Amino acid sequence: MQPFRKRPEIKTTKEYPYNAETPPGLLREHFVTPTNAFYVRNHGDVPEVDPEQYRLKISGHVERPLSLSLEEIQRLPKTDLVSTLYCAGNRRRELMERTPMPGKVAWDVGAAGNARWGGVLLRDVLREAGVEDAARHAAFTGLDKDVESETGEPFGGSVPIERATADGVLLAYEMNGEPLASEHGFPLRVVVGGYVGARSVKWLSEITLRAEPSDNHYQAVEYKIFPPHVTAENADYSGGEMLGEIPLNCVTCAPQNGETPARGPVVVRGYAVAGGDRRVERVEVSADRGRSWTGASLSEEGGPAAWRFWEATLELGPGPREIVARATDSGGATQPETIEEVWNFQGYANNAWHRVSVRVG
Ligand SMILES: Nc1nc2c(c(=O)[nH]1)N[C@H]1C(S)=C(S)[C@@H](COP(=O)(O)O)O[C@H]1N2
Ligand SMILES: [Mo]
Repeated sequence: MQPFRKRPEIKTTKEYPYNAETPPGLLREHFVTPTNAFYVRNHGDVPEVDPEQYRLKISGHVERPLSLSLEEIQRLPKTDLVSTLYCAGNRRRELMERTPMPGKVAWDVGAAGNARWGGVLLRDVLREAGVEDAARHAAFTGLDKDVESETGEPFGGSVPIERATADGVLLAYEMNGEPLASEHGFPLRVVVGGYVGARSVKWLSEITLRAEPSDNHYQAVEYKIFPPHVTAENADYSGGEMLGEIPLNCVTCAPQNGETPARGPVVVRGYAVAGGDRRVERVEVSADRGRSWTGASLSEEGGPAAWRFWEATLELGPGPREIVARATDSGGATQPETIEEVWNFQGYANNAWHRVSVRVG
């Protein structure tokens, strides 16, 4: 039995707090991921929120602190936007196969999804409050109590004010045409396109405009990148780099590891995501470990912060074969080749070339 209204195929990656991911085949079936197939990343219990009692507080470096009811928020102009949520821990499993990471969720490639969000531009709400010059970061706080780190704090994080006031950053009350499901943040969440999922805070209770980034555990300690030589034992958590923009990434969803496609033309399919305001410009696949590459065809752009689906055909002879995929973004950046280059002890932002091993019959 799945908690919430998830399909039976959705894979539970952690029983408590409930976390689950979409299997690759199902993920690649729908450009807009159905809600009942969408991954869930929770750090605590899903709070039950009474929409009548609900208030969003806006404080810090604002001219007029606000406390808004759901109704007041829903009276503002509505925007609909297709945008991808991408967990910074997606593809951690490949890193864990190299070195175990006790206690970490072993995400395969399905901690990502693309939804149609309905809500108000964060910028419109911030304008009502009046953004002061001293405001450099917008910090978001949720209503859930974190159980993973044992700080007992609510989950939170921040983005720079430039991103908070950019196009396509929503306070969403709808997902795929329906009120947000409880596990996805009912009644209101942030959706920050182009940024790692952790900044899209669910069950949003407060926005604080600050001179500095949020000091929440999930901004100041977790969701930070350390260089490869740093370990859990010697880490100085005042260092490290806070995760922000999604790392450019490209994943093969079909065929999957261990499959046995017939020799001849093999159709390879997947998704690719880019960070910030950049777009996925190109996807290439290789069957000879990157000596030669075949260009993939890309889906239409579904929105400025939506993933792109891709498809390519490779001519494969019999025997064990490795399919490698990589993307290039509109800034001309591409992905690192090896796991070693991206290694970090907390297992974030793995965007090494994605590899799938098959045996061609
Ligand atoms: N309040 C709150 N917001 C949260 C989280 C959380 O645990 N609590 N998890 C974050 C992380 S790490 C991700 S990847 C996304 C996942 O969103 P989803 O569960 O709707 O797929 O929500 C983010 N927002
Ligand atoms: Mo995440």
